[in-house]
Amino acid sequence: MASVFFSGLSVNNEGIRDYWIFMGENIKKRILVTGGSGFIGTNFIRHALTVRPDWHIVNLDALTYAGNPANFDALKSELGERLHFVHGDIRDTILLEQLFSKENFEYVIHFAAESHVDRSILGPKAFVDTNVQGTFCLLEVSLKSWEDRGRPEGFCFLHVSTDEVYGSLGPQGHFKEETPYDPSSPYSASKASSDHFVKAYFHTYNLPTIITNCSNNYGPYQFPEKLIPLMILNILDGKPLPVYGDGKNVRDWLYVVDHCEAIIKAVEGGKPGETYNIGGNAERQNIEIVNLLCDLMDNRLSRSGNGSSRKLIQYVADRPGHDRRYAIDMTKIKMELGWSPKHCFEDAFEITIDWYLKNMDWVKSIQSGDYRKWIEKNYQDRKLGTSTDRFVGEK
Ligand code: NAD
Ligand code: TDX
Repeated sequence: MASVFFSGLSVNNEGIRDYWIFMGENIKKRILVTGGSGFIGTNFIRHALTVRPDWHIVNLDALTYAGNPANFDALKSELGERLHFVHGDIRDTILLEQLFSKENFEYVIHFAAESHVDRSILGPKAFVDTNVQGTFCLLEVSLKSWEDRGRPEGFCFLHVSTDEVYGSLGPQGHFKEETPYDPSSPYSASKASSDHFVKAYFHTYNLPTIITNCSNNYGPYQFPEKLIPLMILNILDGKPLPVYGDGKNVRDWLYVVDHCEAIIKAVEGGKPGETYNIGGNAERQNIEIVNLLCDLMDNRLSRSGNGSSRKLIQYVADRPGHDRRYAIDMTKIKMELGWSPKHCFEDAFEITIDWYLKNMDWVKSIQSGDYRKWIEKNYQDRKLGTSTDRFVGEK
């Protein structure tokens, strides 16, 4: 007869939902994903539960403006017991301790963060709170749980970080894992700080950690404050397309599903204490991205000539401290873990556009009053070059 067991936890603190876990014998690995209701976390959970039928995931997410629990609504009946949502903050150590003691997680995959550079310029405190303090709390509780369990082999704390910690490149060169840290924005400074804490917990306490530093992701479920979804939706609405500075800043675009596969490779096969850089092999200037979006959208919307979307492009005041170029050397992850991106940029870019056009209900559900306020705050004064005024009333 199939062995079945239950584990239950009822957390009644304000804002934290009760939940109950039922697990069958086919579930072998218990994984804590933080920030699983955001862009990459959503894609990761959907992908991982498809390719790893023995994974059971607890998604801990505070549901900030960037988190959307409805991302899993359509999968609820299909996933059943394999995905559980906990509404909570990574800084809530009591909640973390309760979760760890009930679940004995084998992997912690840490996505939760404040992730938008422009927001970090206008309100940096939240970035220190979540990215630095939050990562610290998660490390502390992970370490305690790992030690209490007798330091089991196979445990891994995977910290999802960014290529922005390395700073800005000139026209040549690529970021390697050994490239010295040189963050420019409050966002990248907070991610760099969290990376250092993760490294320190490996070196000082031997906690098995892995850091992945990836380039700009694109794909479904990205919050439309970031370049690609923002531009798609502005083109659709015939609104101006704000290109910062001269539009020649370069990013290396990584399709989110390729990133998710790299994370699975790293958590399952990576060496504790190591860092792996993850890139998309698709360096493009911002203006190239915007022009391509205009052309592909024009095909879909039957726009041409004077009505072409390129006419919506407006060069606006630059982002302060704007890094010029990012590019990833991904030799290490390719050679050691056998990963390289499977999707070609042109195909994945079109898949992405079509996803937004087919999921307008999702788009509308997140274009709330707060979203409109953000757009106003970030863009209203850009032409006058005063967009660095900080949020009034920031804590
Ligand atoms: P996102 O902003 O879309 O999602 C972040 C998620 O974290 C949201 O669901 C939010 O509710 C949650 N969250 C925020 N603060 C929290 C807290 N205190 N406690 C619990 N949950 C909290 O971010 P994303 O684009 O999905 O990025 C995920 C991770 O990947 C981040 O760590 C980011 O730094 C990193 N990263 C992103 C990119 C990219 O291109 N998007 C590139 C490199 C690295
Ligand atoms: O309106 C815009 N106009 C514009 O020209 C916006 C929103 C952006 N840009 C430029 C700035 C960047 O050079 O486009 C480029 C991409 O901008 P974002 O989408 O804001 O991404 P970026 O700042 O590069 O950071 C992203 O990749 C690295 C993620 O937001 C980070 O979380 C990740 O670490």
